[in-house]
Amino acid sequence: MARTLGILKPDCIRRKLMGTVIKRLEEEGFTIIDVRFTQLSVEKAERFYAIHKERPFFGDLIEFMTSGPVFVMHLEHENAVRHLRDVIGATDPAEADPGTIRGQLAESKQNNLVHASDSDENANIEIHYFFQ
Ligand code: FUP
Repeated sequence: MARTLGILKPDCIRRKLMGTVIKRLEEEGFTIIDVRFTQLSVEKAERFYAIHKERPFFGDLIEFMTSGPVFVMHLEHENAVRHLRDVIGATDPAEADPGTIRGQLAESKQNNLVHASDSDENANIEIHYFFQ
């Protein structure tokens, strides 16, 4: 079994979609290993998204990710990284498959409800970033 990291972003909590998204993840076969409900500091969000720091949307992204609590999930499934990326869909909900979480529910490229690690290497880094 492989592991990955998922984050329900502040829009997901504000829109009361946590239950809907978690139910979908459970239906897709994910096992929840650990969770943390937390507020990201600007510093923690900037380190998490450091790869994007030169991008024009970085400031807005950090403001958004620190605008309210997030729900961080350590998840397990066969091919967990690939499976979670497939279930959440493309970054931009307009481009996401309509059957995916973002395709069904997300509002915009920024307010796209869920983060998912994009490689096994990053999953490992991100899991250790939030869980001991
Ligand atoms: P993803 O892996 O699908 O979450 O997407 P990226 O790693 O490319 O981007 C990380 C986050 O930056 C996205 F979830 C939302 C934000 N973003 C924007 O706000 N605008 C963009 O044009 C691209 C990404």
